[in-house]
Amino acid sequence: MKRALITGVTGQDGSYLAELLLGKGYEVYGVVRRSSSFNTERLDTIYQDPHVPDYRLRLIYGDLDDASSLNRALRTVKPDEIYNLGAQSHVRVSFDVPEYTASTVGLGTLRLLEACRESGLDKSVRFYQASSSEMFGAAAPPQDESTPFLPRSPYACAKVFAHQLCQNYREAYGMFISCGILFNHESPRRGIPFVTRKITRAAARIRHGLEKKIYLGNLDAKRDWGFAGDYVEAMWLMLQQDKPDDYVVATGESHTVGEVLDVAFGTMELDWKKYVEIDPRYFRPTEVDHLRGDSSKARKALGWKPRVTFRQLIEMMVRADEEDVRQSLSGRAPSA
Ligand code: NDP
Ligand code: GDR
Repeated sequence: MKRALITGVTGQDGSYLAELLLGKGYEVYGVVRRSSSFNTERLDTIYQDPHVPDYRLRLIYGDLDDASSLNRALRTVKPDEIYNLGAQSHVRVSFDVPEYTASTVGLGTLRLLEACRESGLDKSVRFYQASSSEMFGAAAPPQDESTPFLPRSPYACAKVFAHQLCQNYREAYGMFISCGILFNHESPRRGIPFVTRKITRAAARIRHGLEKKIYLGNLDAKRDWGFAGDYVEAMWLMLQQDKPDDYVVATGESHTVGEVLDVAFGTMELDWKKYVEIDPRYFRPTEVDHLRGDSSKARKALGWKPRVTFRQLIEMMVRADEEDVRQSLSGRAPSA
């Protein structure tokens, strides 16, 4: 049985990836941060009681800001594959907490790579790094593996550091490290402060009378939005190849934030112009205007392609948010 360790297992991607790997028969070790509030909601559907015989989703405490916890995790788990998904992943927030973001995203990756070396796993383990299209920043679209990085936020700068560090460890120590340069991917499990989910949730809540307005920033930014469930498959495929490499993962289509509003509010039969107000607090000191990926390499080498279209994705999210509203109106707890 293969053993995988996931940092960021409680996040959007971590939960989809854990599901995928459990379905493939893996034993999955998820690194969870200690929190005073409950942070494993996205794992509810796959949570297993530690006492069941086929106990394959094991949650262990650890933190990318705590090297000793990572060393201990690797020494005890001895994974075949590591997926480094943990991050302070909000671009706007990275301007408010740049040092913390750099520590988690940048130095956290360094700590995890060093833990691989210190636990003697560097020659055997396969390592996936969650790199980001934000690294391209101001570079003109379409962006592919050869596009220069022009990062526009502390988050993006930290991701460039981590990405280049992974390339260096691959060359310097012969480690199997593959970096997925993933473009934006969303789902009903997307964090509420990210723009797609903020919009789909607001559309459902306004439709059912729970809210009156939504406050947003730049409606003209363009992103290449795909479905998270499709993208975690690409992560897994990268670690099944003969050689490590870097791959762009994207749909190849871009849309504005305004188009997300069109589809989300349209699905709820509402005209978004009546409900949206612009609040400058959501503007970024430096914005990334347009990301659209060219994922030809991943499609050819991995045989990967996205299955869910932009419209299907936003409709799926708004319907899930509507279901949450219905459940909360009927007094039941909303789903993750
Ligand atoms: P989320 O924000 O949903 O999840 C982030 C995860 O990281 C959470 O599990 C969080 O734990 C964990 N985490 C935060 N800080 C630490 C820390 N110090 N130590 C350990 N874990 C920590 O992100 P996504 O699932 O959307 O993204 C996964 C990864 O992919 C991230 O690295 C992100 O930067 C990157 N990425 C995401 C893209 C996207 O569009 N979603 C695109 C490209 C890259 P907790 O629940 O306790 O907060
Ligand atoms: P992004 O995603 O910054 O691309 O990073 P986000 O959804 O936060 O923003 C996308 C675009 O929408 C504009 N925008 C707003 N954004 C937010 N969050 N809130 C608003 O109210 C709002 N109004 C307009 C933003 O300015 C931006 O242009 C995501 C994260 O998942 C990163 O971790 C990941 O690396 C990248 O995608 C690829």
